[in-house]
Amino acid sequence: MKIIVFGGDGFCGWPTSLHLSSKGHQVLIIDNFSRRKIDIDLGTNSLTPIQNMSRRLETWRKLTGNKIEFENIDIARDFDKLVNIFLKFKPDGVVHFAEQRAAPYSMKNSTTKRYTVDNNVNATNNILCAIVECKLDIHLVHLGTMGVYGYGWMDDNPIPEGYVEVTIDTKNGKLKKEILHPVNPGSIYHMTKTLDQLMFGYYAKNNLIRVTDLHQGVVWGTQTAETKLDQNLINRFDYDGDYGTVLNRFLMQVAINHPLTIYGTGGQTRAFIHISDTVKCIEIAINNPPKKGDRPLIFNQVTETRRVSELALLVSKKTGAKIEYLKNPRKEASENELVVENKKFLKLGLNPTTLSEGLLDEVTEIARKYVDRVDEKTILPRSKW
Ligand code: NAD
Ligand code: USQ
Repeated sequence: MKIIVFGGDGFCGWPTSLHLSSKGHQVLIIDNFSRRKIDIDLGTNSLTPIQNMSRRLETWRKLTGNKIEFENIDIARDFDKLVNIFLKFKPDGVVHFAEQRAAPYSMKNSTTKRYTVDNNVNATNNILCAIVECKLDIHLVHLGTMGVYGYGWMDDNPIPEGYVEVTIDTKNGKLKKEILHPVNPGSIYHMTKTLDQLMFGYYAKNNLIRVTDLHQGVVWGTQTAETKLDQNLINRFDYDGDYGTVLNRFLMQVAINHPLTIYGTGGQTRAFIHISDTVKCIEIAINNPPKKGDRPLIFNQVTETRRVSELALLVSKKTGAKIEYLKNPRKEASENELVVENKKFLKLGLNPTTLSEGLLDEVTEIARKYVDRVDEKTILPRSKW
């Protein structure tokens, strides 16, 4: 298939592009390097030394003979260029990772709030609108988030995959309907993902666009089978207080003898997935599109749920790391249960990679290898809401 990966320079997009290319798909990456620019603004950097796009692609071509194309376009602004690329490349599918994805960054100040909304909402709308404009039957696979649901609201009932059945009392008796699961975003970033969902519903209904929305949990790990092949293919590893996600931060903290930073009580339960499963899920989603005219197909892209304190204990028991409880910089429930349904991916063949000592070792080894690149000033949370 011909596939465009929007945001293909990022943490999930780069290994996905390599994975799809390794499976014989013709891949075109589109990215505007905004993420690399934000690192410069924040005075931080990927823990791993990621190479520039030319070197990445040249290394992949030399290793595998596969050519991945690249275009530097801001998809939130350059609508005409986007349409022209669709008309020229004629993709069968597009994978949309190209959004500002850090909740803390989105909550820093009104500039970052507005940037996150402008960028994410326009990027999604432009892709949908360009699909309509070019009159091609392109399947859109989008990376959404578990945070659209708000991490559980029905005790230990599993969060379903996108839609809930409701019964409404009407004057003619009870009416049963399936509706989009109610949204409950905890940050401006998460809010943009709830707006994305509305746009998907609209374009699927009015323009018969085929959309798959993947509600992904927190991604951990760094390398995949393909990024391990050469040092020049190494994936991004964010560790700073804005972009670093919890488990990878803990593993980096082990490497530099920093106490593990639990925010609040650590009673927050979140869903997790390893990066090597992310790339497999995308492949499965591409191979199993909804039909034209279907409502958006929603998968919960998670393999397990864990409490933050449980993760810290696991890492501490294994490594002897100390734990530090910080005042929670975020407005979020101090404790929650979270049970998530993920039957759809399992049924389609996903064999989950769950947290294991071996995998933790692998990430800690990467963190140890690049320990000199850590800037300790960026570790503590700098965004509070
Ligand atoms: P990332 O920031 O590493 O990658 C996003 C990429 O998109 C970057 O390379 C950035 O330069 C590019 N981009 C952003 N706006 C763009 C624009 N307007 N035009 C062109 N390129 C643009 O993020 P990631 O961790 O790879 O996440 C990818 C997607 O997956 C995001 O949409 C995120 O919401 C979702 N997601 C990520 C996680 C996670 O834990 N990392 C979990 C759930 C969902
Ligand atoms: N946390 C700590 N200590 C830390 C960092 C985080 O206790 O050092 C806590 C946070 O308070 C939060 C939880 O860990 O309760 C998860 O935080 P996170 O930064 O790992 O993840 P989050 O902000 O939820 O965002 C990440 C990605 C985002 C994606 C989301 C999936 O950055 O793109 O959408 O995970 S989910 O959380 O399932 O909505």
